[in-house]
Amino acid sequence: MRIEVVTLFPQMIREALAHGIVGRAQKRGLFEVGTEDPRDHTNDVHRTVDDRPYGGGPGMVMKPAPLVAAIGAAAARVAPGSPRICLSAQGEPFTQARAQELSGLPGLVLVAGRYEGVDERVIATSIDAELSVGDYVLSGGELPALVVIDALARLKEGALNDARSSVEESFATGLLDWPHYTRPEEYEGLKVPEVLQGGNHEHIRRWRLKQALGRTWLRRPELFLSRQTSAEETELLNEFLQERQTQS
Ligand code: 9D3
Repeated sequence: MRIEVVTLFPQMIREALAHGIVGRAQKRGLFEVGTEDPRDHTNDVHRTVDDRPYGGGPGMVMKPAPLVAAIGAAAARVAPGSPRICLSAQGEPFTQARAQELSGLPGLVLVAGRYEGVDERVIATSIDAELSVGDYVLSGGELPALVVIDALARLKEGALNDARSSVEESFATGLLDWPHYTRPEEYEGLKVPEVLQGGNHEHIRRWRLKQALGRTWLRRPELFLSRQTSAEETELLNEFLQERQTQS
């Protein structure tokens, strides 16, 4: 897979991708990331990429011509027909399901905006979809682009890496993680739960599932709307909530 990022801050993208899972996936040739700077598609001495908004108001808007030219140059380096996606606070939510879809493509162009936004005619002529990474205000699309790339890269790594992942992925999917512990057995007066120290794998499996269900119910109850709950899960969640009642 080849991803091209259109950005006024190409270094921000390249430097962040040198580390961790994404850096390794690139070294392994699982995917390549390139950048295209709209400033390299200007003709004036000041290399102007922004201008004042029609209708007035604060802030600046990204001019259409340099941005469209940069998107064209980036698109020419990926497979024909690859989607051109703009990172935008007005976009559809980026989800794990969206990450799965996109990770199967041979190419992708990500457009990161700066200033108050991009001229709407760029969206009309040169963008296939808009994605947001959450309901908070950031100062540009670069960090969201990195979020998308990270999510796709780890799916690629996982696909080749470990055979366990497919089995483990069907366990507690759509739920928050259960609590994790490592040595020492007691830390600051807090002990590792007994069940994790015994070797009963069925008891451990049920305890983890119960914790995942309970945390999800308390912290992110809306996640239960987009997921089927089995009879075992209902029983474990009821146990979790009952045990919590008798504790406090
Ligand atoms: C008039 C209000 N504007 C700023 C307070 C709107 C605004 C302009 C530009 C809000 C954010 C941005 C820059 N953000 C992004 O480019 C962005 C983003 C985000 O801010 N939150 C979540 N996902 C994304 S994806 C791109």
